[in-house]
Amino acid sequence: MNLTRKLIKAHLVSGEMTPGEEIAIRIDQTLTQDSTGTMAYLQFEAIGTDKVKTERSVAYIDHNMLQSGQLNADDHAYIQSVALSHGIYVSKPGNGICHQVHLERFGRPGKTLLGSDSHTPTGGGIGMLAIGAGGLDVALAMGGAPFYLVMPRVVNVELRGRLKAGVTAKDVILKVLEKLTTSGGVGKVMEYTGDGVKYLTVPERATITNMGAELGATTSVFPSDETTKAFLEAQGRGADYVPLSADDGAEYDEHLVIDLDSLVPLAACPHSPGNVKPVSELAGKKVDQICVGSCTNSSYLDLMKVAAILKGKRINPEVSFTVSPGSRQVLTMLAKNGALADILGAGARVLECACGPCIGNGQSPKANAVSLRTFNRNFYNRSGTPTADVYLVSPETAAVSALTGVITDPSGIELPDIKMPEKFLVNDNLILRPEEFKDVKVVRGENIKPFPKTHPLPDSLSGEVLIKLGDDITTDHIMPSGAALLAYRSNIPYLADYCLSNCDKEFPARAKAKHGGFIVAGSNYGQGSSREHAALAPLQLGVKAVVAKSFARIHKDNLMNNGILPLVFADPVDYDKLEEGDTVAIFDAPDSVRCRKFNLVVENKNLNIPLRLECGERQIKMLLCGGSLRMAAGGDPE
Ligand code: MIC
Ligand code: SF4
Repeated sequence: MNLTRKLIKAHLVSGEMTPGEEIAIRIDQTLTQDSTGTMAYLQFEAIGTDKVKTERSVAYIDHNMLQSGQLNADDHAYIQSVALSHGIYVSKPGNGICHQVHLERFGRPGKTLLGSDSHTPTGGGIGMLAIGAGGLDVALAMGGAPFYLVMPRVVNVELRGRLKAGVTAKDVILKVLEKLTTSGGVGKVMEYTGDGVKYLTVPERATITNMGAELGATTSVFPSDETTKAFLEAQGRGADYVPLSADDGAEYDEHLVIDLDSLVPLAACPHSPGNVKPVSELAGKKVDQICVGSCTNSSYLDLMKVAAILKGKRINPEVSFTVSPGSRQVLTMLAKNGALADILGAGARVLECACGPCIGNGQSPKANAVSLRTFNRNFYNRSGTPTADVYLVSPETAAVSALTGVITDPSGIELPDIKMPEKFLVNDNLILRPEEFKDVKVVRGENIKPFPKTHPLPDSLSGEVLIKLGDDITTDHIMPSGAALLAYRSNIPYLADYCLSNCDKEFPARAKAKHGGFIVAGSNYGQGSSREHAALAPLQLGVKAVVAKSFARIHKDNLMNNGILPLVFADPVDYDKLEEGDTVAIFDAPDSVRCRKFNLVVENKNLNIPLRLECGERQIKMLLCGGSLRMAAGGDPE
């Protein structure tokens, strides 16, 4: 058996482990972060569970850090109080990015982790089955419910050989993205094996599993081995180690070989993590901004390499260079060993240990800028500057380019031998343990508005095609983030006014004027984030169904959880027949849901378009009763 199937089998609650079938698994740990957390905890409160039912649940505050006005601080206070009063640990602002801190302090090989953030698979770097989901699914898991998912196909990604100098874990995952594209992982788990695994440290493995999210994969996983053991021991958590790997001769559904020795430094070009080119082809392009950080590349090891490259040198005066350490542990260790002084000495701007520029929360580059980032996403306008070109690269490429001021290939670079520490500096005083807090009163700021209500599915749905979109529409298109909007993550009516504004500024007003309607899209609709807001904002605007060529996993679940139908064209060529402004209707909607087949009547064109609903029996019930919360509350499916 392969490792993925072993992990699933050990947690299986219901269903057959046949790829494509719906299964349910027990969840051992959950994580939330603040930008999806407020909604998740409102939903958790609505479920009415007194104390969390998982082995460990942690609420991180790492995304909405800018306290410009009271809104974010109010949300932080809500999250802290609601978490502590329900037996959930809190990682306070300043402690670091959820995925980095979870790996350091809480993750355990062999356990399942469900997180309200799409990069939760970072935990696969230590052999966890770690999956990103919408806040509602995480809320339900905190209440003890299993997590439902489609049994994935398992891809064996065999790593052969060893990386050359200047080539990194980031280049490994960029290579996988180049081969498979941003939808190539949908319905799959990427399981890494091969002789190359032993040369990769835990942070390197975590870079790879983290960015597996960009493949659309359910998750990615590495074995838990001596390297994992040494990492956990260095974190003072040796007792959490268990060895885990695939059996010899294990079977897989697919096989991909990556020759580490033949890899070269790579970059993802604007505006997709799948638009990969060798750095050598981009070399010489003038750079305006470079940002090191994010949950992909902000570990101790990453920043030590950056410090070694910058030591004693001057960052090109034309470049704005920022560093956001992944955690306070990382920052403290760099401060103690002098590497921070090397980074500062070269002219870097050191930001707080948080997501920061990765979610467009500050450091938007100037107009038409070229920005090199060690992050995982370069979706259109995610940086907050629509005209900027963002390239995703490794910390090594970022640091050498910072010195030259142009994109520079770090191949062959000689670095001092930077070892994983034998002991990490452990200081958990920004982690609040619920047992230490009695009688906590939940503080609800004025910005927290109720989430939109869903209703049982009506007999028929009708309205206009409100917008027609192309392929690969990201959640950053559907529900933009950034400093200006993040503070409103608990205020859906406010956010709804920006829904799809990255595609068409008039969309929210049009949707309101028409009292809702339909969205038509191409393939891979909703790739990217787990933000439920990308379903809740359309719900608020009265969107009844999204008709697309295909969907990304988490977003599709979010739509169904909130009672919006995600329908696919039975024949993708029918996409061409629909236009904005068409008047469409679905009659016998409940029966159509039950048989998963729909007829979209295009009234103004006298056309019928066959559509399909790809989902399991449980989701059928959920859609009939109007979403996941209504079903959890015992809503009558009929
Ligand atoms: C992201 O990287 O897009 C985010 C911001 O972390 C999101 C969560 C969110 O939108 O709050 C994610 O990855 O799920
Ligand atoms: Fe934060 Fe960026 Fe990671 Fe999302 S991808 S969790 S915004 S650092």
